[in-house]
Amino acid sequence: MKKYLITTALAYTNGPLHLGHARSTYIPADIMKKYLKLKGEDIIHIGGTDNHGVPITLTAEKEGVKPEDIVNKYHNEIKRDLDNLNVEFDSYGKTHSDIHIETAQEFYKKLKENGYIYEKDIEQFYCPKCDRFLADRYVEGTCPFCGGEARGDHCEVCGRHLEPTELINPYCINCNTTPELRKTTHRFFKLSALSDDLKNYVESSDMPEHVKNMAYSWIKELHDWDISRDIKWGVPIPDSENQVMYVWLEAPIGYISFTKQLGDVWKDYWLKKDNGDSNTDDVKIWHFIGKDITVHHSVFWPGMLIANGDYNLPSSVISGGYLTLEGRKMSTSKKWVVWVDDFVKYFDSDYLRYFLMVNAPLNRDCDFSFDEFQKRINTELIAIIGNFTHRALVFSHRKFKAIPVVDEDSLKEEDKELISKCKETVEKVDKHIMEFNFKDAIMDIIHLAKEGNNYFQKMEPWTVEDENRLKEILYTCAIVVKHIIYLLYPFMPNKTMKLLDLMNEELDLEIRGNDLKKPKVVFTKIEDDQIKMVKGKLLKSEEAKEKKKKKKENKNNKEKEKNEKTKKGDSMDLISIDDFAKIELRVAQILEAEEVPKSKKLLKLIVDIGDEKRQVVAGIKGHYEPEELVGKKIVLVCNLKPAKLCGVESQGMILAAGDEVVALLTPDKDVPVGSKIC
Ligand code: B3M
Ligand code: ZN
Repeated sequence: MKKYLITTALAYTNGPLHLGHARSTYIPADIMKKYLKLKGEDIIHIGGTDNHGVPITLTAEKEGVKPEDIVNKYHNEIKRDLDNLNVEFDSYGKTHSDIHIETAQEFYKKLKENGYIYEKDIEQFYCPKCDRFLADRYVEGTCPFCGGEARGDHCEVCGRHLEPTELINPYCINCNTTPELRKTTHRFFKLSALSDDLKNYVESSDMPEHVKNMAYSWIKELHDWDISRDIKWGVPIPDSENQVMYVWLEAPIGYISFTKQLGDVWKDYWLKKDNGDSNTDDVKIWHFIGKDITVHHSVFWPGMLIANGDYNLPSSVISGGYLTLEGRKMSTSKKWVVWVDDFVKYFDSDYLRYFLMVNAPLNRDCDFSFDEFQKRINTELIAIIGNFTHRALVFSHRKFKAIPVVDEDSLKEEDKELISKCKETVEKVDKHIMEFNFKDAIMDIIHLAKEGNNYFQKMEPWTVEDENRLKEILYTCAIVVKHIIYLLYPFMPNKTMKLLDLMNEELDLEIRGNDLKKPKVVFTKIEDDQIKMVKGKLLKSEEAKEKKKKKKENKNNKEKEKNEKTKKGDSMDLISIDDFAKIELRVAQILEAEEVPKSKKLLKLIVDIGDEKRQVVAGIKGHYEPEELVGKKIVLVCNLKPAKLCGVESQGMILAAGDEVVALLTPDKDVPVGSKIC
């Protein structure tokens, strides 16, 4: 029998779960788990938390506690959230545990034995006062591109990726000392040697096409991977005194460590058969993740497994899209977020599971809006599924106190037709679920409930006097109800189990004719008042805070303006016309545009500035498609010192405005390319 092992991304223990985590990763995985289990398949779900990495030590330092305290606190909160969402695990672990540390170290040793690890001296920032090397996030300074305050790895102001050594005036965030560069010996993983193996692996895997394409684009340009860190918090590197493994090297090994927690059976899932074959059809390993970590699971992790040689490789990577909240990007720092723990105080988690799966296909981004949530629950779930199941049960209870069981052969054509629709729906839903197409699976279940409603309406059981005929009709309805329960169970375990309890039935497709309990409304409507109240509690407070902040900012700006006006003349903040004249702005035309590989934000452009062509890198990816840019006339700062962004040289900067919506500045009338702007 085929074995399925599904895993869910190990959440960092530096915060609880929000609706985005639930949607991209945990709910889809649990639906798959429950569905395959229902079909009697051998399936286990492995998960846990990711306890290492710099953000956790930063939080601990900020709160003046030990990293372990932060880890334990959030490990428990994350598990509480998963329990509340009804997400079941067969094993749930922590990467800060003996079994994981041991497994990760063995894994590392095997990589080294196989010749995939080498040492190289590099230079890293070191704080002489704190007497330690500084991880990227421990250094801050001025962004060389925009002059904003930036972190060692990223500038929040212009959104650019940075190396800490690029910062102007870098300082240690702990003590403000200027760090110095010191030599340190790091371990590197020879990822670049694995290009061909990885390409073959991705090709033969069951990964969806868009994941494969993303993997190929990385495989084209693989660099070796610096896998050591000069910090204390993490999994110690076995052959190093004072270094730990880079968190992304050890975290995925957690999938193996946590399976080990189940005892010897772990080998059946992970260890390659004696013949050395991996990816046979006997074992399917599926990683459920959020789309931001696709490359880690489709390239880096399989690369590690290939280099190690002992283990089966993942068959597929299922990456869920992002969730926006009321049309806006979620942001924990801006507090624009709904936490699972808050949500489940007001609504059954089944409603969330339903909505998040039906609202958009899993691999696409999806929006959560409270009004849309209310609408879909009320108009689909309540009005169609709730209505039909309730009517059928209430009527059967009133007439017979039980579901009447009849001989299927004696049924009328219209009854048989509906029953065969049930069987077709089982097949359709199966196909959709096995393709991770949860939205269409739900739509088919709704469709079946609609058919049930139509049948009930057409048969008008309340007018039927012949008891035998009435029994046939209600039996047919009960078959539909049981199919709905069975198919909907993986999506909505709470509600379907309640229905099953009212029917006194088991979770399968049979009708036993047991006595019915007195029907109760299982699917309750979401009232306007309720949604308004919840919005007020979970959203409005944040919105109000935002508004207040904006108001304050406006006030401050106005005051600043006023001050500047009064200072005018001797002010350092104002620039003279001569200063402005130093900037050479010209109208340029875009000749070519393409994406910068491995960059989320950058496009590479070739522009014509009249007397020469320039290569410019612009952070506008996602706001413009490369094709739509070609031919556009834009404004270029021509006399900016060339700089490298993501390894690509930029000879100038194009002007754009906006933050969430980004717009290029273009001349209002058609002026010649190269025209000076003054
Ligand atoms: N902790 C990132 C994340 O939570 C990381 C996943 C590890 S999976 C091995 O998205
Ligand atoms: Zn310091």
